[in-house]
Amino acid sequence: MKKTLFTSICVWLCIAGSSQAYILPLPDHKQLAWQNKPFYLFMHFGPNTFTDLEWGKGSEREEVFNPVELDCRQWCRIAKAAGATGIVITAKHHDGFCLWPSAYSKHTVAQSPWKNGKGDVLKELSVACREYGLSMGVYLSPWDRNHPAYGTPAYNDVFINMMIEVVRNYGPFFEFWWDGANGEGPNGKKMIYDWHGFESTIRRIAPNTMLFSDIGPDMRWVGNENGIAGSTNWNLLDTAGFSRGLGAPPNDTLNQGNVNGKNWIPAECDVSIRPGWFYHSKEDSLVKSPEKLFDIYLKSVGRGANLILNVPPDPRGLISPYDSAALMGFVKLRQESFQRSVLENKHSILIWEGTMEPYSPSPNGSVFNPFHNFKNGILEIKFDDQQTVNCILLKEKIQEGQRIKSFSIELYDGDHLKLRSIYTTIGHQRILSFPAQKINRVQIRVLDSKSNPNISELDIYKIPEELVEK
Ligand code: FUL
Repeated sequence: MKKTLFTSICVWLCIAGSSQAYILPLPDHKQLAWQNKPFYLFMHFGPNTFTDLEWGKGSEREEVFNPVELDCRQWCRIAKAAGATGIVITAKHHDGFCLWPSAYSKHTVAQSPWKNGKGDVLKELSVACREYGLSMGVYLSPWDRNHPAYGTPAYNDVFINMMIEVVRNYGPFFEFWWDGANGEGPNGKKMIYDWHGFESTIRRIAPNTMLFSDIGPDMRWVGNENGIAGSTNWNLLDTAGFSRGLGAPPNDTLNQGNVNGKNWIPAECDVSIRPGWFYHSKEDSLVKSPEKLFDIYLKSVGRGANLILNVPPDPRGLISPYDSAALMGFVKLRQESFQRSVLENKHSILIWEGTMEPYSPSPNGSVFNPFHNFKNGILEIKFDDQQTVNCILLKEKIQEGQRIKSFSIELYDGDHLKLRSIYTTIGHQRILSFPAQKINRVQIRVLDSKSNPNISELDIYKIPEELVEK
C-alpha cells in the first residue's frame, strides 16, 4: 500500500511569486515523522484485565495480576501484520499498578505472582518491539488511585521519577500519553499536578518523544473516544487560557482544531476495537468488524489525523483470536482498496489547466506548482477511457504550513457533470469516498486557501463499494 502511494503521482510544489513560503505555525521534525506514520496500536493491560473492571479502584491485590502465557512477540507479530507502526501500552492506568518493577511504588509486577515477581512487561515489550521494527510508547496515568503520596506535592516527584525510570530503562519512546482523568486518590484527596515539571522533565530526557495530552504540547485529543476526527480538521490549536483535563477547550474545538490556531498540535484519534478499553470476555462477540475499522480509518487517517487503535490483551497475556481476526480483515480491506491507483493506468492523461504547465513526472524531483493561480487553481485529470472511481486521496505539503480552507471535486463523463462535492481541509491527507461514478475527467479546484495551495500528492481509487464512507 505504501509503495503505491509513493509510485503514484507525486507533485512537489514550489512557492511561486508573491506567495508565502511558510504559513505559520509549522510542525517540528518529530511531529512530521509522527504524522507520516498515522496508524498504531494501543494496549490497555493491567489488573483490570483480571478483575473485569474499566477503572480499577487501586485497592486490588497484586495477586490478581498473573498473565501466565504473556507473549509480547505475539502482540508485535499481530501489530506488524496489521500494518501498525507501533504499540503504546498502559504502563500505569488509574489504579496505579505498574507493569514494570518501579522503585517508586509497592503496587507493581514485582509484588505479583507473575514469574514469581521477576516479570517486567515493559522490558518484554521493548525487546519484542525492537525485534519487529515497531516503535514503542507508554501511557502513564497521572491519576493514581493507589499511591499513598497521591494528593500531596510529594506525588509530583513520584510521577517524575517514574517517567525518568521508564524512559531510561525502556525508551526511546515515540509517544508518551498523559491521560486527562483526574479523580481523587486513596486518601480522598485531589491532586494539583506539576505539569510544568512533568513537561520539562520529558523534554530534557526524551526530546524526540511526542507528548500527548488533551491540549498537547505535541498532539491533541480528538474530543471523542470513537476514533473520529472532524471533517474539517486543522492541525492548529489555541491553548492560551486552557489547561489539561477539565480545563481543555470544548470537544468540538479539539475535534476540528482552530483555523488560525497559534500552535501546531495535530489530532490523535483513540478508539477501542471493543466497547471497553480493557479486555472483557463478555465483549468477545462485540469486537468491531473489519468494515467498521475501515470506516474509522477513513474518518481518522482519512481526515488528516493519527489513529491509535486499542487492542487489549486478554488474561492469558495474549491478543484474543477475535481481535486478531478483525485486525487481519482490516488490513486486507486497506490493501484491496489502496493497492492500485487508477492513475497508474498507463492510458491515463494528466493535464493541468489554465496557466498551469502540462504534468510531466520529473525524474530529478524538481518542483513546480500546478496551483499557480491560487484560489483559481484547477487540476484536471483526463482519461483516454472511461474509469470507474469512488475514492480520491489528496495530501498537503504540511511542512510548509496547512493552507487549504476549501476545495471542490468535480467528476465528468465528457461534458456531463456526474458529481460535484465541496470539502474543507486536507492537511496531512484527505481520503474522500463517494458512490462509484463512470467518468473520464476529474477536476480538483481550490476555492479558498491561506496562500498558494500546496497539494503534494494525489491518488484516485476504486475501493469496494460497500466501504464508501456513510
Ligand atoms: C480515558 C481513561 O479514563 C480510560 O480508561 C482510557 O484509558 C482512555 C484511553 O482514556 O481518559
